[in-house]
Amino acid sequence: MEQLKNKIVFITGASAGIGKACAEVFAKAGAKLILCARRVERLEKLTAELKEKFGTESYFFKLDVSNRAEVEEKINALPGEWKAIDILINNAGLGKGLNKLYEDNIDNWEKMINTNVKGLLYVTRSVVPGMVERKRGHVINIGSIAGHEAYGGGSVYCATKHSVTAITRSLRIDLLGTGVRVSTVDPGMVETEFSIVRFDGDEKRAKDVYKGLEPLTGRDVAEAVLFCATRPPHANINEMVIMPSAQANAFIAHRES
Ligand code: NDP
Ligand code: 8X3
Repeated sequence: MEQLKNKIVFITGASAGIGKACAEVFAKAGAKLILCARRVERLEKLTAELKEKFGTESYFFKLDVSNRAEVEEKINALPGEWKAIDILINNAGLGKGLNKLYEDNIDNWEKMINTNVKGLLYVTRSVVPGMVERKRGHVINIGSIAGHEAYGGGSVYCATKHSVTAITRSLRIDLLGTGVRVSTVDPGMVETEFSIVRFDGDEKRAKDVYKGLEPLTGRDVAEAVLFCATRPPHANINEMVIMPSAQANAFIAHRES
């Protein structure tokens, strides 16, 4: 992992799940971390843990990626030694509800679109110009199997993740020849806080999502992200779909009772 030593890796949504696991995996590989999320107290704790365990240097700050002004202001205000971001991991995101479109709460749609699509765009727009200037960089988006398939009750979540697929593909074309690579890592079921958030804190319903099968962990996904980030400069992973072995696609999973 020599190539990640002292590289600056910016992870959005680093306070839980896949983002937190990315922080751990990249810290172990010797990277320096910029971490953001809304629950800043968790970032403070994670920063201290990674310092203790790996000697990692981190810079963390509170950020709601869906707040355009805040994204622009806080990324512009990064201290000089943290400005030259090498890798951006656009991970912050959420599902809200699993309801038929015609019965759904429209506030859920606003949250998902504002975070998963607009938030990802705001952060990318703030970070990528510097990468282009420096002629190097890598944007790694966390998409989903929901960016490849569409399931009932998930119209808006699936739409946001199809958007991530489209943004990834277009941005790759926009950046061709600049030295900046673009990848997306698209997981199936990962047991994180995702389902607890989706079902508004209903832990039983969240647990049932993974009942009878072994889901992915945040670490499984983080290791896939690390693989993308450590390809030699002439190679790029465009899209990586990673699933639990017990899950064939968005609809079909093998569950032991
Ligand atoms: P978690 O709920 O465990 O983590 C989500 C992270 O996103 C948290 O750190 C949260 O931080 C952050 N976040 C949410 N909204 C915002 C916001 N407005 N501004 C900044 N940070 C925000 O879920 P996962 O780790 O599972 O989810 C990470 C990504 O992976 C998401 O994009 C999700 O769509 C995707 N994904 C998840 C799958 C799964 O099965 N779990 C499968 C496929 C994709 P905080 O609340 O502190 O702001
Ligand atoms: C989140 C997992 O299965 O709802 O992306 O698409 S799923």
